[in-house]
Amino acid sequence: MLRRLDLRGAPLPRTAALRALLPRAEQDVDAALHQVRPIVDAVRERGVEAALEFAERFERVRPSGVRVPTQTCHGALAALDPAVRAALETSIERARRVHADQRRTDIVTRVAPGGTVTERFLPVQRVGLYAPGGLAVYPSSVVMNVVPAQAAGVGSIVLASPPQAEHGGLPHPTVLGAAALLGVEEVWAVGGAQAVALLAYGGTDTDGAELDPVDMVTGPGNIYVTAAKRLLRGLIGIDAEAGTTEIAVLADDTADPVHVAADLISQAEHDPAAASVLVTSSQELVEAVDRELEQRVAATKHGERIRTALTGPQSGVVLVEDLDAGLTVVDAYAAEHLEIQTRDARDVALRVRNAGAIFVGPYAPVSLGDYCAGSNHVLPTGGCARHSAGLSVQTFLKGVHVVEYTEDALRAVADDVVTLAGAEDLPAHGEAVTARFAR
Ligand code: HSO
Ligand code: ZN
Repeated sequence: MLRRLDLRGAPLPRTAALRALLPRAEQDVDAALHQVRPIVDAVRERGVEAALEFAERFERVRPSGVRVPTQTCHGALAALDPAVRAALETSIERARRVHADQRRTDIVTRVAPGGTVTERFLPVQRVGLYAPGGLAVYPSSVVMNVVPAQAAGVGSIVLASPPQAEHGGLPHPTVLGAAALLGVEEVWAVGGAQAVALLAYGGTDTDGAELDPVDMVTGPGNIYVTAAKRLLRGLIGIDAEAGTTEIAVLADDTADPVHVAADLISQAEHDPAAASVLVTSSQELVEAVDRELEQRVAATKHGERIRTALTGPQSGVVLVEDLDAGLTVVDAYAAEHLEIQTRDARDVALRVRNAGAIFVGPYAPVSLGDYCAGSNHVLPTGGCARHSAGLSVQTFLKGVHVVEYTEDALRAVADDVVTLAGAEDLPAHGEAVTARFAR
């Protein structure tokens, strides 16, 4: 089922060339920019009125207002299936434990006698978290966005999610229930590019209530949401761009083909454009996984969508000479999720440099991480794991340097400041120091 790329028998190409060979989906965000710009402009100029017009056009429903009443969220929580509620509680509890450990304390560095620099970590004040609707209704993503923001100490959180015609112009009830469970009191029924724009610019709701702009927007969304984030970045902070889900599995002949096949299928279930990549030196494993995929895809609920994803150009098997070559390949690929299904999996995992999250050994499937591992599932896709990390407490913190020098400490370094100011032909910079000692 998976197409094969055989890189055995010759030295691997250098990183950029190797990356170009590997299967990968192209998401052309630039192409969406020209569609999104007028939406962003309209919301900047006409606020809620424009956002509701776009809801009518794209979501085929016009909510009476943007703000979802708090009682509606509490009602949705009360109506939640008790098993779903209990599982969400497990997910939240584990994620809270992991993210609480990511909190940072001030770092004080004594640079010289009487001179200190303290780095204080201050939370972003107001954050908008986007939860997509439509095909993808992910209360788990509400958890993964809200938990790190709350752990960072973000004082004001607003959750935005598209209004749904079949739910009377409200966001999906499980999204509302999850928000209530997490203690998020402010929820807006607005989706797509217009949601990002309204979060960034703020507005006045239909009942006259002010919708305050946010400082930052995070959370996954479709290509229009991503394009809007790209347009508004600068006015607001954003997280890494989230494209379609990816899984790479680095496996050797000890891997269980059932595990490998089931895990490749699990992420392919998200989207016909999702990417599933197996990297291995074992031809026998490839044959066994392929057989297993055929059986499982035929038997699972979303087989059609999964088959499209697995047979697409973004998915495939990469056959490599040995484990070292496999590691080179997975580093070049920089998967959102990387599973290590090899002997000594822990040691192998320690050698990986580029991945959004790494799942080690036979009992850490990606779907554990999607829901209940405690790790975050908002992760860099499309190779962004080469330079970016997934969502964490750090995403919502700003390190601020606080500089404190005594008179003697400043005097001791004054000549160096004056010299550097002179070298840059900025003598007034130096004079700001000498003025303090002239009298
Ligand atoms: N695997 C997705 C997250 C998710 N899975 C949500 C199920 N629900 C992207 O990391
Ligand atoms: Zn998933």
